[in-house]
Amino acid sequence: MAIQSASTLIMGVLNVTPDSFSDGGECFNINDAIANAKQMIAQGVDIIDVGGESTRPGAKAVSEADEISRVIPVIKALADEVDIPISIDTSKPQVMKLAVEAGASIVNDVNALQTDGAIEMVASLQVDVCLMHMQGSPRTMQKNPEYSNVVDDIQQFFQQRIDACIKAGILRDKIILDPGFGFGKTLEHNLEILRRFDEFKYFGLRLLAGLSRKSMIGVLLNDRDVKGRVVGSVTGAIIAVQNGANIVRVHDVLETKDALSILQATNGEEIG
Ligand code: 9MG
Repeated sequence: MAIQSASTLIMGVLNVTPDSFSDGGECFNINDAIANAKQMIAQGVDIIDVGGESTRPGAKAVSEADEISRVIPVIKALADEVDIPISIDTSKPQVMKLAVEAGASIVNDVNALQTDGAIEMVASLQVDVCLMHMQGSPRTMQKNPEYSNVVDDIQQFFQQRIDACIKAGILRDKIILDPGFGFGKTLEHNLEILRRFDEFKYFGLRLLAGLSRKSMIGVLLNDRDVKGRVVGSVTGAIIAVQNGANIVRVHDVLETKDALSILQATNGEEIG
């Protein structure tokens, strides 16, 4: 099912990993994952993002076979039971293929289709794709991130990846861009990206922002633990929306939806 909306969309995080940074273990059981997804739907989520490999800083890589065994049964069950778009959070071409066959209609790739075979795979699947910027890899990315100008450098990266996608046969309007908060960025980089988020509108493509429960929120709140980052995360999402984000990737759907409703009413928009 394709994404259909002019208003801001909420993408809810459904991690099926034993070690995800903010909900580790809670959703590893398939029944729990489905129940969690249904709860998000009741709270107003627009897209469910299913991931089987943690991308938190320092996370270990997961084999293709393990990732497939985690996410595919969940996507199949979800596609049978729910009526909203499902996105697959992966960088592996074979996982993308099986996930789309199982019912996913969006690929969310933190590696922006740079894995061998990924760009050709998405071109053949003809689904929406989120290209996220990351400096380094999840294992090393927070060691010493450096940019000459963080927003300009990410813009250049987006231009290169958009060109590569179009050359491979991916339609321009299938592409979603995401500057990748926390992926190889210091707190100052993250804040500059948030402040200047509207500059990514230059490409005329949909923009996604994911700040939910990330360490930048914890640091700004005097090293608050993950469970105490809800208000900070919602505030970050709202600032991103005000600065041009079309999709926000969140853990706390109800709270984000409430805040968005107030923002939309204030702006005279129809509440989504
Ligand atoms: C998988 N994942 C974790 N954080 C993310 C973010 O900020 N954006 C996107 N697109 N995916 C993310």
